[in-house]
Amino acid sequence: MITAYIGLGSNLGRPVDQLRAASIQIETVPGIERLLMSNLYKSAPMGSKIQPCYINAVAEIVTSLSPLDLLAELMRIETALGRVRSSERWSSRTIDLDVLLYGEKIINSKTLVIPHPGLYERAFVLYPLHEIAPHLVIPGHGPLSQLLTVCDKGDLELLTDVKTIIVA
Ligand code: ROI
Repeated sequence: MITAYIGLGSNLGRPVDQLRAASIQIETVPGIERLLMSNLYKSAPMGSKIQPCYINAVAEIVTSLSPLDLLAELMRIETALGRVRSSERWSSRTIDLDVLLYGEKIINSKTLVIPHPGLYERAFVLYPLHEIAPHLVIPGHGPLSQLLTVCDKGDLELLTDVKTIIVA
């Protein structure tokens, strides 16, 4: 069994509901044992100023799935929740599910790069990740707590009025 981390994001429709729905779907995948969700965070869109704000979270899972099988399951859930893939790189999305980390593994294939290439500089990933895994060491990049000290928090806002979704 491997501990892996998934990034969740949404900025279309009802983002909070979509993140909730995604966490429930992830938890019911055969081969995914346990799911721990961070709080939800709101931030301005990175990469494009004219989109709605994003809601983001990170989930810790324990899984027997291979990295590629996990990716396939996440893509299936994205489609089930109504995501339509745009050819535009920075487009809005109803739901975005990324494999951030898969144990200690470093993967650089055409279909999957782990650790996720955007992870190091994105406050909307690092802060929720730190909340649920404060002592994590990112393979190839050192302690997460160290990365946080050089990451610009920007306008990232912890949504304290939204109930934490922790599914044990
Ligand atoms: N910006 C924020 N704040 N959160 C995201 O999840 C997010 N996802 C994206 C891009 C368009 C890079 N910007 C984002 O894919």
